[in-house]
Amino acid sequence: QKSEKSEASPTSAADIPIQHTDCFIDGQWLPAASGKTFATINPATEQEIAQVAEGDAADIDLAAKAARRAFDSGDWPKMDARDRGRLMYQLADRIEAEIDSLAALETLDNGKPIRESRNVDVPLVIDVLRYYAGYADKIHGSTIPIRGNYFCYTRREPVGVAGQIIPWNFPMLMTAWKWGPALAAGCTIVMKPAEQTPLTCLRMAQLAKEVGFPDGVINVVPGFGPTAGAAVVKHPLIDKVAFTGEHRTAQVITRDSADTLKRLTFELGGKSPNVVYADADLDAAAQGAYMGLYLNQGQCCCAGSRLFVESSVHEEFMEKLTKLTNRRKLGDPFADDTEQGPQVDQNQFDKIMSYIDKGRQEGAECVSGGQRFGDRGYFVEPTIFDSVTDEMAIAQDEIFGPVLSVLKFDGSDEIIERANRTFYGLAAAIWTQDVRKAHEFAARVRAGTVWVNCYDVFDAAAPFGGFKMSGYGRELGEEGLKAYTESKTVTVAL
Ligand code: TXE
Repeated sequence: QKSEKSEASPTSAADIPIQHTDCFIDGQWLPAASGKTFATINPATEQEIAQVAEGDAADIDLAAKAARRAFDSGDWPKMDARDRGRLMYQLADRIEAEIDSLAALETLDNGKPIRESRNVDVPLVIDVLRYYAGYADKIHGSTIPIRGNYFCYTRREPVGVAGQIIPWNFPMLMTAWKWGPALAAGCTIVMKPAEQTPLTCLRMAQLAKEVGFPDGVINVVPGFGPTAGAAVVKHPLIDKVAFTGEHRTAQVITRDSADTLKRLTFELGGKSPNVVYADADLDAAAQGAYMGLYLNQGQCCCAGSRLFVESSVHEEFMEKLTKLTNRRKLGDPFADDTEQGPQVDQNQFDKIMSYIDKGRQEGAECVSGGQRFGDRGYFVEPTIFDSVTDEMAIAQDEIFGPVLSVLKFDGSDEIIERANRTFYGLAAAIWTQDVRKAHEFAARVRAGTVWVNCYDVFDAAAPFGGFKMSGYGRELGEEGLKAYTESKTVTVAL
């Protein structure tokens, strides 16, 4: 029995109804063909939330056939582009109308604080869907003057059926980043959400059905990577795979997709340098370093996990940073004042704790945190390692948790080379009042996004993606849309 209040705005895990746990295929809710299910866990309590259908190759096959039919029949790609856009706006409106319950479901399944899912994640989801809805009727080729008596033009056509495999750190937002450009371009979708966090993606599929998306346009099959995920990657009826996750998984996907030569876009991990010069506004930089690492429990691909501080202000800066960090409020993610929730699962918790041990063994100095928080749920104290050097594992590997490595530097010549000393290249930031330093850094750092005197500023219109092992292709903006299109050249003899 739920109270009035809990229906309007759930305040604890117990208040949240779980409506969808099956596969969503061709507009229908279906159990996995195998009949198997798996548990999705509340990371704050370590208790099971629900059993979810464990899709595998058989379910992906059904989903791929449905998506193929919806594509080839023209139900989606040939729908008037403005009507396609309108359905996308309607989906965004429905999500906005259910913002409280979606945010609560996200917090339940992922553990992120309710104030973030309510005020950051879901609003960004709505924004991305609206941004791409507006693009649906603005996708076009060009006319090209060629030699001879010909009329030559290009058409931008949808790539076809898009396989989309997403992680658990921003379950709804990653769904929107994938659905937005695919739907606007006229692609149909087979999505495999992360096994840790399938619930909001399934709910979004139901909302899409309710606003009138034709059957087969959006299909969602929950399940595990090596079974359901690999089946998406290998399926001959799927034209493209868009993946966000670990670079090692992307390597497996590259190999598995070789036989069908799928178009691939990858958004992978990072070890992003965040550089603070002595001439920076140190309060703003401390705030940026703090937020740039601890946001989302440190589970951000672009986390500023290598913090370089110019030696002359190191002491002053560390005082500001540790003060902020030690005040951080951990606890029940449903409490309005909680700033940090649990890590997503036992695996991630174990990985982070092992890096904290490694940091100590390697001789870095733990100046904040460094322990598990509480004795229930996957909570890790916000942790700062000082006196870190470039070669240490905690300066090289993506920890994907609330663990910050602080390194000192002296002057511009060395810092750009050291910032680039990583096989990742997702993001970088610089804090300085000197425009020359800022622009030189922006030009020379090998990263897909550079923030100057800010961190984690995202916009649906601004492309995002990686250099080097952080992936290829871009999401968001016009570039994100193009990744879901093929260019066709038409030449007419006159
Ligand atoms: O990633 P995986 P995991 C990094 C981060 C984290 C580490 C491991 O460092 O600690 O990766 O996380 C699906 N074929 N990032 O294990 O395995 C899987 O089911 C097809 C950074 O969660 O890459 C899930 O849906 N799919 C990152 C998705 O891939 C497969 C976000 C991501 O899981 C598959 C997440 C396979 N063979 C983790 N194997 C970022 N860039 O933000 C797994 N999957």
